[in-house]
Amino acid sequence: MNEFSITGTTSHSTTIYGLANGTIYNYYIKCQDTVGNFNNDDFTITFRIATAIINISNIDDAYIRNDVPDTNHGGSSRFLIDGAPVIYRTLIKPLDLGGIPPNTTILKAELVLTAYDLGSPANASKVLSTWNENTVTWNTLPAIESMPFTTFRTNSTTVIVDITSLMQEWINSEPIYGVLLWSFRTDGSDYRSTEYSIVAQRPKIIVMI
Ligand SMILES: [Ca+2]
Ligand SMILES: [Ca+2]
Repeated sequence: MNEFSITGTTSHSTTIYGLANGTIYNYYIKCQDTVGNFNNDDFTITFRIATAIINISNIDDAYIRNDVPDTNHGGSSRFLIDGAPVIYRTLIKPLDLGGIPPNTTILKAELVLTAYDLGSPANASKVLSTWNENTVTWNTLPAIESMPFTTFRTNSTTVIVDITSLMQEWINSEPIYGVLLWSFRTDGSDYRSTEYSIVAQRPKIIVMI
């Protein structure tokens, strides 16, 4: 049995040692207040320790804009997300899955972006048909799933989009068409693309398995 090392009003924590990669753990929590009330049922916390963290950097990205609807911007060193007055949307997809075997269980997958102009929260939607970084335009936008699968904050230099469920689909052999990043708000955000000179600031996908 472990006792909480930090406890108090409603926040309790303790560090657990000696855990092994790839192992699932179940912990059962019991608490008691200062007058002796305690929970009769164990509260269960289940988690698994990741076996590996894979970095995917082989990525295509291209933004599109509605005021020049036939122009391709896939070779730009930046991409943008904005809702008005000009609408900027960005397509982004991995070109490989970092060698992760098919049907591997994904614990977490994050698309990590470097922003140089911060903005309002934005949406990520699943792309449903193929597109080419060097040709895609506003007028040739691929099919997009109607509801975004997540909303993410763009108010810090490192912007993280949780793509865990989508990565699991790709690992399970669904076609990889990537995501569309978009916003209907007026405070847009601007990012370094995969063409940017500083490699560390290019988009990447970090996968925990
Ligand atoms: Ca690009
Ligand atoms: Ca902004």
